[in-house]
Amino acid sequence: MTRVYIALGSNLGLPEQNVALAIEALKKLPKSTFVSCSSLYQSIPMGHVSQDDYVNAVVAINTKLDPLDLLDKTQEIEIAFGREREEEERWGPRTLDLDILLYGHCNMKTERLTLPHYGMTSREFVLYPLDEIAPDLQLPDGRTLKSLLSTLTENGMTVISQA
Ligand code: A4P
Ligand code: MG
Repeated sequence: MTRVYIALGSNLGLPEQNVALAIEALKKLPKSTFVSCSSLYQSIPMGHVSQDDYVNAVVAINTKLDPLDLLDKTQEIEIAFGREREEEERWGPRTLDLDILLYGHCNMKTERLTLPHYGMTSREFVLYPLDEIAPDLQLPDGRTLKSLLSTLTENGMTVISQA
């Protein structure tokens, strides 16, 4: 089994419900066991697109799925929540975004999948939920979660429901 961290984000439809139901879907991933889940947070949108606040969370699972099979499964869940990539703009609103943050200590860069996720090191809506469930986390390159948190620019996040 490999430890994986997945970030969830939503700001369309009913974001809190989307994230809560997506967590339930992640609990049912094949060849996987659920480990833990952060609280749900409300966060200010990143990027210059004018849009509603996001609901964000991070979950930890252990899995025997290989990275691309896991991506297939997380993208199936995104689609089941009505995500339509063709109509989206970069950093624009979405019903559900599932980013695979870390897959063990795997480093990979292919057309479909980059690990660790390229944005995780600078996003408070990823790092704070991660700190809740994996405070001693280290990236494959040796950087610690605590060191990333110490350089963070804060925009504002509030906990909307406890794990
Ligand atoms: N892909 C490559 N690596 C990965 C990975 N590690 N995990 C590929 C998941 N997917 C990965 O995905 C585009 C393609 O990236 C996928 O088809 C997959 O093959 P995407 O979700 O459209 O975009 P992204 O690459 O994850 O980019 P990014 O920077 O996350 O931008 P988004 O998704 O456009 O940003 N503000 C707040 N406060 N909270 C948010 O959650 N989210 C966005 C959406 C903007 N602002 C936000 C938030
Ligand atoms: Mg994404």
